Amino acid sequence: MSDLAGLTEQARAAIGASDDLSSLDAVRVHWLGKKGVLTEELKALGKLPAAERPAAGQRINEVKAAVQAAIESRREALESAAVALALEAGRIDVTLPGRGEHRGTLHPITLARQRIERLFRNAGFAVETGPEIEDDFHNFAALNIPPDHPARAMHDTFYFPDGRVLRTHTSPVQVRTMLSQKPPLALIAPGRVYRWDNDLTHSPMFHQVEGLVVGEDVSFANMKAALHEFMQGFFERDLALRLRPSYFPFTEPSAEVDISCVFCEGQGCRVCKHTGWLEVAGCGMVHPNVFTACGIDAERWTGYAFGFGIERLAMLRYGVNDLRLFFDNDLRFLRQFTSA
Ligand code: 2U9
Repeated sequence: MSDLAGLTEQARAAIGASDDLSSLDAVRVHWLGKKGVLTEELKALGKLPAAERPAAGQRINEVKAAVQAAIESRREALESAAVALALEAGRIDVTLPGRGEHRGTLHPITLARQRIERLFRNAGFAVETGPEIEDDFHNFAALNIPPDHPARAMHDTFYFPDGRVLRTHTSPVQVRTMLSQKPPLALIAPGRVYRWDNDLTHSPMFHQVEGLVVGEDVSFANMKAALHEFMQGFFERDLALRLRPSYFPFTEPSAEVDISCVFCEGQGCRVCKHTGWLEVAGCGMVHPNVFTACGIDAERWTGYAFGFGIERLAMLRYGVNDLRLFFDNDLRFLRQFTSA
């Protein structure tokens, strides 16, 4: 029989020298495997005299158990060292500043719309919205635009096969509000509108804000004052405002709204084409036919309405000289807008 104490020492030395799990496994196979050193010792028991076998067998098994335990504890040590190493390698300093942290900004049209909504809310107007796909009644008929009316061609409408339309203005929102609420009313309707139009100053989709005020003594003068207040608030300066006669099917009388040029203060420049004035909106007194179509007594109630394009107002306030910049989504342009 071999020197078991010596073998134990050799096994312990080999286990201690294993510095990873695969070399440790090789050591295990060498000592405890099917043809391992200690397995062979057990096989050799038969060659001993019968009287010595039990004691020798017990001794070998003790050594086997000790080697097994040493391997197990070495395995645990190597495994936890590997985990500690992985943890150290993957360590994250949560106090470091983030990389590539880009704060987005709201689109300039959104900023302008929010600014417009705030000014009107402060003046007591509600903000109403409605569907962008409309039927003929809400987009045209109720607004005193019958089927053969030339204003339908003027609006360059996008039609669906079933006769519905992409709304050409936000006016259907006011129609819906009058049908569902009782006067007095004061509201604005901001939103997307669509017209078959695409050139330097027109986009097939743009944003409008329309307003409607209905009451028992609402006057043309009230309308002019409200628009003047709004324009001064929007541009944050004293401005002159004038009305020029115009025509819309849904208002009578109707007017175009001009403000004194915000670039030259009325002196005359390229932007105002040397007139000193900028056309910024349309307006008028609600046509009695519109009240009637919307279930409101046109003998008792009067009202004014107005409409303007958000893109146009945003271009003037922010000094943007090309409408298309709003739709190109060039971040070099969009990032410049951090507040309204
Ligand atoms: C109802 C009754 C009346 C809305 C109005 C205008 C005048 C107007 C244009 C300005 C430039 C639209 O963006 S634009 O192309 N709008 O001139 N809009 S009065 O009148 C209404 C609306 C709804 C029930």
